[in-house]
Amino acid sequence: MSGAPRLPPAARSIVAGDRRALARAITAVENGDPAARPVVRALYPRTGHVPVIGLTGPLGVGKSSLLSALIGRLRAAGRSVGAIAVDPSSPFSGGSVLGDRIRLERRADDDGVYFRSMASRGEAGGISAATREVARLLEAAGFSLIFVETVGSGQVDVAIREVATTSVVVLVPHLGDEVQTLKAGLFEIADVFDVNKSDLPGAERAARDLSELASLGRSADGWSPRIVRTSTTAPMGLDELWAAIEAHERFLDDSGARATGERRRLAHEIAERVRERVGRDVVGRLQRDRELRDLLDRVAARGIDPASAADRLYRDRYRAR
Ligand SMILES: Nc1nc2c(ncn2[C@@H]2O[C@H](COP(=O)(O)OP(=O)(O)OP(=O)(O)O)[C@@H](O)[C@H]2O)c(=O)[nH]1
Ligand SMILES: [Mg+2]
Repeated sequence: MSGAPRLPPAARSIVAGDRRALARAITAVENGDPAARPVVRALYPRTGHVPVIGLTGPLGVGKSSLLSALIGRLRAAGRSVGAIAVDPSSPFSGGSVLGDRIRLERRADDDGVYFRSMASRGEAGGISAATREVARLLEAAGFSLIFVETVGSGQVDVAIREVATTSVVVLVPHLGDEVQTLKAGLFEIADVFDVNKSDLPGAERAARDLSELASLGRSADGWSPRIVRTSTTAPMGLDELWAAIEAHERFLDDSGARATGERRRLAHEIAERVRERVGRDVVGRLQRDRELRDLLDRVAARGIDPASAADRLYRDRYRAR
């Protein structure tokens, strides 16, 4: 017997490089299937060591094209890469485009790239927890680096910080007003800004504007966001983009921010799971539980507002018992 605890067969297959076992486990995680639990649990101690690079940004800015270009380079350098596209469910999203591109570009026998798209299930808000579990499965399967592409709108945008060790926010020249409205959120999450499509006019200006905004921005952890310009069509700037990502990963190690960030993400992940369960529980109880049905009746009759009802319910049912 070795010192390591025995793995369930499915987990052993994943570690041994069985791609079908990996795909099955990912599907189970994505569907919230309890069958995934023992596998994920058994593999967890082996994970947490590889960079998870998030790419987020508005629709169509070139996130998938960038990923594809970066993956090509990393493969050439011998790195094995897993990639997850989140929220490809929208017909306008390029999640499937990324898959197609990678499939097109990889050699048929290349086991060093694995692409998976994940639908973000509307109900859950559990997307970052599920994405993290999928990233762990990829890590356990031996991938040395993981990319996550999310379409940057609202929630998904911010969630990338709860998933990635380095977050790249991709923009394009002439976002103008859009940047103004996006910027509050984006500056909190970006470790690297990339002005892609820099073959188009206005890129220099956009990068300068971003530098100005970034200089006012976050540095709680001592990192100032890097700003790079790329074009996947020219192509240009891809080495600089990768260098900026690597610089941030090095910073995480040198400053100790990696451990702090991981604790923050884990806390978020646990909270997300608790929130999901409590949320389901509350909805159930509001229909089943006599006392809570009465409370809901009073809210419906405008006798008490929803926020006050929530306060009361939380105080009575969930606070330190
Ligand atoms: N001019 C120019 N076009 C680009 C560049 N990079 C990507 N594109 C084009 O922009 C379009 C969108 O590219 P994608 O890579 O699918 O963008 P995306 O951000 O992944 O899109 P979504 O996932 O749908 O949000 C495609 O038509 C690309 O060919 C670039 O550097 N310059
Ligand atoms: Mg895309």
